[in-house]
Amino acid sequence: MLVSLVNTSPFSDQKPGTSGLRKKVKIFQQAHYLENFVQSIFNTLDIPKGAVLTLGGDGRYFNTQAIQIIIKMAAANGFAKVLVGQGGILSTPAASHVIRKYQTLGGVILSASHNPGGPDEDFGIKYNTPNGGPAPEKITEAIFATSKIIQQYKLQDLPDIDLNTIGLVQFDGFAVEVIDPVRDYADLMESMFDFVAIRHLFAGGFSIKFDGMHAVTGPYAKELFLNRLGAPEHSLMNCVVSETFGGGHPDPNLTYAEELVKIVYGAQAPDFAAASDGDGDRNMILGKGFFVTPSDSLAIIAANAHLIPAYGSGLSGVARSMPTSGAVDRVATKMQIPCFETPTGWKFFGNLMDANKVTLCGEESFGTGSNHVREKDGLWAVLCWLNIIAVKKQSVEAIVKAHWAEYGRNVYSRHDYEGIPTEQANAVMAHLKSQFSTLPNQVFGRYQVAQCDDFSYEDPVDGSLSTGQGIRLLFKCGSRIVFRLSGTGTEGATIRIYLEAYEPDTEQHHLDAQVALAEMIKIAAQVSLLVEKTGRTTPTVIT
Ligand code: G16
Repeated sequence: MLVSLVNTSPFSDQKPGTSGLRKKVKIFQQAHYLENFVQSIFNTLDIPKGAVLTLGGDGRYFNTQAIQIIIKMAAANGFAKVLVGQGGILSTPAASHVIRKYQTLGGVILSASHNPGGPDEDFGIKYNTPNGGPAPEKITEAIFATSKIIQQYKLQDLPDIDLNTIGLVQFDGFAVEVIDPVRDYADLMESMFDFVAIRHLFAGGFSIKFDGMHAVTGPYAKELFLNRLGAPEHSLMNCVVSETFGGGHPDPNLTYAEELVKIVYGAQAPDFAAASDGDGDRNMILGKGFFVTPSDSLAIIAANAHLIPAYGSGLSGVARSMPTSGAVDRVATKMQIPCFETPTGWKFFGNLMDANKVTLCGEESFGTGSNHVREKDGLWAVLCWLNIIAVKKQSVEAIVKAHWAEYGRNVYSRHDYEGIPTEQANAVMAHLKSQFSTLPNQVFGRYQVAQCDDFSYEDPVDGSLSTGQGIRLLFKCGSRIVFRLSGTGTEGATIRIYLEAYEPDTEQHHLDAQVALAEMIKIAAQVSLLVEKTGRTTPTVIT
């Protein structure tokens, strides 16, 4: 079959961010844009004879068109086979599992995660390595460098594949297998959790509400919660995949999962509620009128992991991203296991998991996961909670409050300022950096600054160094404020301010985080001059 070499010119803006390349759909639709980036990925790989590629996405607008192009390019670049999810669907954790289970030469995942979808919204693409995890920086840097010089790409003359029919389509020296996107993943979950205990929990009338946010987890949630665990159908909402995510913003937080949050704080509140994002790797956990911060969720899963069959023999260690609260550190100390602090981005956990240094890891950005795959995993986190509740027979709120009583509470909140003009956002960060030497020892009310710096990380496995990972204002009492620019936005810049204060006194644990952190919020404004430099007086999202 004919392999065309299409001559083109390089694109200089194809720098992968925290989680791959994310741009507006219209940018990806420009002539040769998608092809340039995919060819840059393939050019950085050594593709041996017989190599298989995993391919799938979160079902957003442009997903299937991109898949048809990538299949033709994979054929022309020497792959023997592509495994693609039916309908072009694979959640990010399910793709990671497929890569690992079938030992493919990594995978291409099409998603802009929690960003909205549609003709005027976002699209994204990333390459995951054969361990199932996001490509580390040295690979994304090599892809970026290639994308700036590439002159041509290869495309094989093949017909479009019927992505809706499961089965093998064979060509001369190349094949495409359309696979059930759900089955392997659901089997993995069933092998890890106590499904009998969770089934009993549901049969006893324990009610749940899972919000798929019109995104990729819908079919996975149906199989797990309805078919395998026997929950009633009304336990699911927004579980039909839509190209535009129903016009919503599939980001499971208190702002964007507003419909679910209303239910949870209303008269008909279920015992447990959860939501997942566009590509199924993020999660939000809620109880009756109660929100669990992702940082607390990680700590509580770690403290109770022994109740889950997959972790019955203990944890080798835990890890969290730098801006995530230190709640899990306290659990690790008590369990006498190592706790690693990494930069933001799931890719930093991969090395630690491959070297068996950590079993569980998580981030404040609604990501929690373990070494069962190499991505964060929304439904896995939901199953962790259900398994823990099924054994402990306590409400979500009771479990969280008992945890705080035992370990103290790391009161935590994140304030996001979205869509800020890039120069203004850079000015805020520059102003903060200019105070690295003057802030230490300054006193703000009851808080005295101990240290102010830009976080850097040396990977304990391969020694690689990552710098400029977020500005930390560390106080002598252990409280912290962190300032970071988001690496996943597609419009202007997003400044994230992470606030954390440790509260050992149980009498204070009932306080709303915004109230408990009021003084820290003022200090953040004072040292950053955010209002003065951006004109913004309130955050876009508070979690
Ligand atoms: C991605 C990464 C996460 C990271 C998040 C940070 O999440 O996979 O590991 O925590 O970005 O986002 P930001 O840079 O905007 O703070 P996702 O779910 O978008 O793939």
